[in-house]
Formats: sequence, C-alpha cells, structure tokens
Amino acid sequence: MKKLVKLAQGAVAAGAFLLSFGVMAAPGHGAGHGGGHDAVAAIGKPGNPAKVSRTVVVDMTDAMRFTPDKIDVKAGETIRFKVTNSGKIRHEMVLGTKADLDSHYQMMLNDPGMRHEEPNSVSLEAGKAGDIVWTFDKAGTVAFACLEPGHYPAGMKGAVSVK
Ligand SMILES: [Cu+2]
Repeated sequence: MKKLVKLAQGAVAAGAFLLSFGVMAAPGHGAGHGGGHDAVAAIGKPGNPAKVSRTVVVDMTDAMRFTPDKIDVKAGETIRFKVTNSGKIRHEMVLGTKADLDSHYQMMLNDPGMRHEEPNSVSLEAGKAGDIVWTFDKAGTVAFACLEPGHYPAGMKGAVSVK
C-alpha cells in the first residue's frame, strides 16, 4: 500500500496543473460522468455489438501493464476489446484523450471507490473478463489507461492508433 501511495503522490505533482482544467472539462463526473463529454466524442463512439469489425484481446496484469499496449485500427472500424484481468487486484481499461484520462485520474485519487461503468470503459475484478465495443471514426490517437490509484503513473496505459 505504501508503494501505491507514493506512486499516487508523484502523479499529483505531475498532474497538478491539470486539476483545474480537468474539473472544468468534465462537469458531470461525480454523477456518473454523463453522456455529454466532448472528449468522448473526440475519440469515437460506443459501437454496435452486432456490427463488430474484429475482436482485439487485451490482458491486464499486476505488473501494471496492458498487453498489447499498442493497437492499430482503421478509421471506421468497430472493435470489440475482449479484456481480461489476469492479476490479483482490480484493474480497468478506460478509453479517452490523454487530457481526459489525466483529469479522470485526478478524480479517482479524490474518490478511489469510483468505478467506471460507461461504454468507453470496463472495470474488472481479479480473474474476470469483459468487453468494450467501440467505433473509431476518425484518424488519430486514442489513449487508454487503468485509472485505479497508482496504476496509471506506474505505466498502466497504452494507445490505439487510428489510421
Ligand atoms: Cu490497474
């Protein structure tokens, strides 16, 4: 636990300037951070499970890593991320812009019991599996991360490159 706290403190220092920005950027967060997120619109949209282009398997571990952590997709594809937690603690995969993930992470530090249960995320207990179905509609980079306290700054993040 001591180690996690230390990592979290590092993140606070690194992300301190983002805090005020983050609060402005995500006004609905406390109430289940509503559907009106600009940042969510910028990364694509929830996909139709009946129209999945392909499945990408992503594993999460207590080494604070996603495997793979670099994923290539084509604009217009709907991806089913089949996410597994092979660790012994809770992990989650959250898709977002880097700014959005940074600001959400600050809120997770303030409210560690918070769970992400939105179309762009899946939060999994040890040994569990779940899905995100997401449509990437324009070229660019979509980041993803585990926002459990200490995990993101320990390197639990990755990127989807949309071409
Ligand atoms: Cu994690």
